[in-house]
Amino acid sequence: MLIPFLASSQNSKPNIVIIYVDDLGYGDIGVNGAIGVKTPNVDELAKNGLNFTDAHSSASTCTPSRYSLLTGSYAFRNNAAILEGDAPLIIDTKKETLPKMLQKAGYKTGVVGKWHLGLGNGKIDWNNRIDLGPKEVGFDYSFLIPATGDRVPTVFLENQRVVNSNPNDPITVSYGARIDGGYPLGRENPEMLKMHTDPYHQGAITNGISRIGHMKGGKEALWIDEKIPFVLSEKATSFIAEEKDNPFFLYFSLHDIHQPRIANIKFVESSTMGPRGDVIAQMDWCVGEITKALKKQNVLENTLIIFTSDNGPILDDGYLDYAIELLGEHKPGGTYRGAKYSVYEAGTRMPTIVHWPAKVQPGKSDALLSQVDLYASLASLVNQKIEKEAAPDSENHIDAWLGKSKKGREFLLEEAFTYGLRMGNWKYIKPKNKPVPGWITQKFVDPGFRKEIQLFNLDKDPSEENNIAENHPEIIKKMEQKLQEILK
Ligand code: NG6
Ligand code: CA
Repeated sequence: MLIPFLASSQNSKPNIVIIYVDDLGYGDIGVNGAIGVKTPNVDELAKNGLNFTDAHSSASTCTPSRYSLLTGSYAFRNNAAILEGDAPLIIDTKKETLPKMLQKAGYKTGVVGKWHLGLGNGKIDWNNRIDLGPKEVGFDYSFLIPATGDRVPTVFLENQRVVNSNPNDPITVSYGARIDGGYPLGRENPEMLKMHTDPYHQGAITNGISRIGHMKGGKEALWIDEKIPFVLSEKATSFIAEEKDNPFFLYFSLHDIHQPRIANIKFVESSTMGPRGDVIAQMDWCVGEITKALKKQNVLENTLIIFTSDNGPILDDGYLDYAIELLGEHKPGGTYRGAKYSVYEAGTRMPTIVHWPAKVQPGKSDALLSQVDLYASLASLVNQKIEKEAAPDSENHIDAWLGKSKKGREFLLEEAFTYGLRMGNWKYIKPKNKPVPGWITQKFVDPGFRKEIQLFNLDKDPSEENNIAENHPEIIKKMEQKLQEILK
């Protein structure tokens, strides 16, 4: 017997929402063992969805992971690295992207939140429409934090124009020389600061917080950090309300839990871990706003939500918010070794939940998956072929993403300051005979590279403590061959 409701939901394309949290570690959510902060909305998604234990961002920093997510291409192919706030767009607008592919499949596409993929093609004029950005990459609608919360300009862009810009107070940005008449600097006016920082974040002060870079003008356009979660959630839920009758793709890219971690008063002291825990609670609230909006518009049932993060956790990334001191027993990376910037597992092994009531059975999956595969997997889901030269590194694992199969990738690349490669539960780390970059040494993070080969068996040693490279020359040979093939 055909049940009419099921028949229709099987035929109609699901809405797709990627909730992309910034710097959230594997262990930072309740269902994965968080201590000291509660994440009821994320836990609810996990309870009614599929919780992945071995799904990865493609890199252990932001820009490279986002680049791979949207292009299906490894970041090294384009030398994608962390970008400054005035960097040019790094996605080739002639190539197909994930949102362009979904547009062809009839989707309305929107991005709300952190961008950090560059804008324009050289010198950006912040006082007019910026000519290269999300629109040219395939998003019909955009509302952006241009780079990161700790980089100028601290203004929102809606459809590539600064929100509340004023021609009489034009915006100038510099990542080099100081700007005459620009905002005061953290290193000269520490008395103006709400939160102190390391020397790298002592540039322009806006809203009482010093950032990387110099900025002048745009006084009425400056964001208030404490309101960011509300502004972004409102824009995301409006997009859902507006597009509820189309299939839509929303890339909701939260600012939380990146620094500066300045929680709204609603969330201050909602954890026992200080600002870092409070913004985890704030992030969780944003997730709840999205599910509530989907429910309200009656589209939750047929919406595929993918909740995940761009790179591993970091405690001290430059702002003095006592994340280390207040951590307690909480383990941001779960049992995994490493952090943001690291090639060890916690650098890329992300909290990952897939929720689609109409199609996905609740449960857990240990399939080995990479976000670079979402492109080909979603293309398969919506019956789109992948254009020539597009998404060269993306594999179709839609059955694994939807829990119909436990089999994911045979090999998985982890990009960091060196390369990691997974083959089942083997983990190989390419040697690198260079000193750790200076600023990394100040972050209490081990980026994981050594001058000798590292090999771990994650079955027996999930925390990558025992390097067994010497005992397994044949495994190393196979993995090095594969890595060479990928990197050539
Ligand atoms: C680093 C910044 C750090 C953070 C990171 C980007 C310094 C010393 N550190 O270069 O503060 O902004 O870039 O984080 O400048 S990410 O999540 O967007 O990759
Ligand atoms: Ca990040």
